[in-house]
Amino acid sequence: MPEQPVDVSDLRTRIREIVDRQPILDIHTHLYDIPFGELLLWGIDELLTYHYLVAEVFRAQPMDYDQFWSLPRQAQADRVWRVLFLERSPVSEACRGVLTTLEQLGLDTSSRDLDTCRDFFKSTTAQEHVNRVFKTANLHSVVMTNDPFDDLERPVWDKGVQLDPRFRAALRLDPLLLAWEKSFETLKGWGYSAGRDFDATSRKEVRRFLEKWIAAMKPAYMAVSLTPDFRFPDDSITSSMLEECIFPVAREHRLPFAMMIGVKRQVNPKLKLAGDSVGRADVSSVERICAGFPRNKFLVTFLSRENQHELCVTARKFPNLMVFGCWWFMNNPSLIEEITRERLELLGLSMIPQHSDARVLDQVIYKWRHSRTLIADILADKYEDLARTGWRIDASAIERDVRLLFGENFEQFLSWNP
Ligand code: RAT
Ligand code: ZN
Repeated sequence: MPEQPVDVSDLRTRIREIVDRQPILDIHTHLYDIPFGELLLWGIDELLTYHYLVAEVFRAQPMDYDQFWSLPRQAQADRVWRVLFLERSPVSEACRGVLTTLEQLGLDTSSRDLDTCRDFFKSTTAQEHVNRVFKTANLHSVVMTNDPFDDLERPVWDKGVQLDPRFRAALRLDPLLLAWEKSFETLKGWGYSAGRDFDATSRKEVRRFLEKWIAAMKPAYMAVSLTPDFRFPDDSITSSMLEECIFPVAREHRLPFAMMIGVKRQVNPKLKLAGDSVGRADVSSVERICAGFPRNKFLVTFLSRENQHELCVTARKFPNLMVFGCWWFMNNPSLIEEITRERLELLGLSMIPQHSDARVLDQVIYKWRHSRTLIADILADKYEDLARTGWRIDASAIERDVRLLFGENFEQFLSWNP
């Protein structure tokens, strides 16, 4: 019997159900598997001291930066709660996110009582909580951000950690690519023959370093974040390292290279992690990279709203370019709405609409709750437009499309051999 098309009056509800039922593969987070110990952040005090909220608390009620940082974590969280949740309404996306998370975890937000929340988190183990959060957010798996230059993280890899299959690695290369003047010394300390001038020996050694970490981490992809003034090609070490080390090794292993472009690091260092900003970047550099390295695969996201349209058009020209996520300052309902529509209209389903960038485990709950709702409603508009032409919309077709957006596009891109 042929499948009955979904009734148009029922379409929106059905799409919401299908989107909610789909387990998600979250392609960029800052979460860690349990063996990484204290690197895995979770719980109410971590939620409240997320750097997105730290920036907001200093605006709402300025105080001496050093004084804030010298407070114990719980006192910082108390201040954020008082200033941003009790003394004004928590309408920002980052504030609302805390409340969505608590509500989805079954806590009563109307009591406004932090201590009850703290008791809830104290009464559970990290492992129980990982399971609970994956279930509540309906997550299939998350990709971590793994930096071999991180002194807390490296020893865990060196011991030969066995990962929970729900946590996958991504080899993050910011220190290597962006601060060679420091990182060559570190490489030397680890037994590599690296020199400041990045000569042929250094290039060979960087390739050897990459091979070592690909073998150790088995990453889904390699990645870097780049400033608005990133240009390719130019006469920088970054440019030659990309061309002579990263791209050849990535091609050899069929690994995508992720470029997250447009972050201005530390415009206000006193805010620490919250002190980074945004700038409009150069999409034509991505165009030259995709054209110049057609056998490489690139996952790309931009931080500035102004770059989003050009990125979509560039992706239309290059199948080796996969657009992903609404990154950081883009991850707000009004912008997700705009960018997701733009992408669907220009690229159809051949993109990855979202990632969470969660730094605290619990955040995947709100980031995906908010994004699922927005994406489902945008899809409903698109299917309604199709239905108006007489096109039949089957539930199985919607399910297939949603699977592409929330995981299969990524998996297929990983296994593709251009
Ligand atoms: O979104 C964030 O939390 C930022 O601080 C960064 O981590 C950014 O996403 C990055 O990966 O560099
Ligand atoms: Zn990130």
